[in-house]
Amino acid sequence: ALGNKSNSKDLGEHKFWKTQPVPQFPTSSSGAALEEGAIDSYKTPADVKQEPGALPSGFVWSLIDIKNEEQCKEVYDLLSENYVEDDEAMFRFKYSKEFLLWALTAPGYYPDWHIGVRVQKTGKLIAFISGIKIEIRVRSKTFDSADINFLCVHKKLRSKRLTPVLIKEVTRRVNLENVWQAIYTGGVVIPTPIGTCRYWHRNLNPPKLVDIGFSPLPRGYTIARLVKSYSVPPHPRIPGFREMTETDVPQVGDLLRRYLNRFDIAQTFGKDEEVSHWFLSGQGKEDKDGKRVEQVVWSYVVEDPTTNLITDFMSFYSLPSTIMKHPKHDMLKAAYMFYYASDVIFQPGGSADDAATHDLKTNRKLEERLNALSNDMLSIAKAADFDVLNALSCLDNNMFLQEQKFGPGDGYLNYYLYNWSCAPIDGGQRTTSQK
Ligand code: NHW
Repeated sequence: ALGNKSNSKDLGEHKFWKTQPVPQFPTSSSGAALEEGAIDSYKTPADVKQEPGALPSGFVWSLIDIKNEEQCKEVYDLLSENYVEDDEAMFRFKYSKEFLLWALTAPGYYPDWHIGVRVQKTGKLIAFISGIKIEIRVRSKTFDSADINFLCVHKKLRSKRLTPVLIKEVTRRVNLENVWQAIYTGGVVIPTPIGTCRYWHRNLNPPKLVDIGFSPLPRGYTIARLVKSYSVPPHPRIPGFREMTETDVPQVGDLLRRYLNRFDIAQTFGKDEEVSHWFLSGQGKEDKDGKRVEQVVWSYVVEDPTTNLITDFMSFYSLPSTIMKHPKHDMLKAAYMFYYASDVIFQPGGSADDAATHDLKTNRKLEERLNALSNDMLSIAKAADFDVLNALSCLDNNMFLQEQKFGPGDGYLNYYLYNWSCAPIDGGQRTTSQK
């Protein structure tokens, strides 16, 4: 499974990371409660260098206009050949051009946080790093942050310390916009994760997943038996379950914000415009020439048939992987569970209940609801021909992963904050092994 299973503490020297405003490991777990907040001293954009840092000779900086089709294709090609692979080099993420456009043009994005490096002579794009601005809340503090992603250096130019140059350049451009924090994730362990999630995988196409070596054929199983055990209902079953539309945005936004408030860290999705972007703009309409655009995000709501109010919302996105060396299959159609929310937790409990009983009942209701919703999403994903639905152990996912027959993967995802010290956050990965 993608996501790099190497989750052991890397005790390398970290020549670069030890110079950065990030907590260094081992983090102090001694006594006094950690003061959460900025690590660096206070600065303003006037303190920031006006010129980009120096690249090795023969290379030049090149801002990427991701809305330009050719430039978007160049990033797409770089990532298709050089982006994240699993440890066994069987699969490599293959983000679509539509995905890149969606992920990099969210409301409030800065075009000059999309940074490329080219070979001076040929113009060939050989490295990329990007940021967008999002607002996040960490426990009780809310602030603007860069969300850094798609860091990639061409395979032929690895281990030449280009990465620190890219990171320093994106930091500079972020700081010039008066933003001083960043959030990012990675399969690698560097100083210092705030939390770690585990990847889980729900098999939707057993013959193919066994054939390509993504899943084993469990002992005592035939393919036919496996197909049966992973079959899903042909259609969603919750009354009022339907595709989300633009008119749902205010209600979904309100529901999602209230829902996410329960977690230690979350994007705030403060504006409806953001809700519309993240859950609808990738919904695969026709472009101006009538061509169908590849669908990136799939969002569904439950509209209560009696009140016409939106009670629930759930989404996933499409992120295929290249299958690197298989005679028959070259593409794994993977969907990834994205955001969701449900109002069952906000409904008043019976007046006779004490607080603990109320919490217990609420949890049980939520568990039931999330299972019904995710089961409907499995029907949608299967009907759309996805081979697998992946999910992390974050949010309330542990309430439905096992019941919906997701299996724990060998990949982990570490979460990082730049210039923000923060007590550890439980990523739900449950350190003990479980079946
Ligand atoms: S994670 C995906 C990262 N991309 C890939 O894995 C693609 C395939 N791999 C590659 O392209 C999502 C290369 O292997 C890369 C490393 C480019 C990864 N994060 O150039 P050198 C993201 O995009 C450190 C952070 O020789 P290389 C998030 C490494 O620890 N640091 O390595 C990105 C070492 O430093 P150290 C990473 O193998 C977040 C140094 O790079 C890293 O040729 C970025 C070695 O450099 C990683 N994934 O190329 C941080 N991988 O101190 C944003 C390696 O240990 C921070 N390194 O010696 C915030 C900035 C904004 C702040 C704003 C206030």
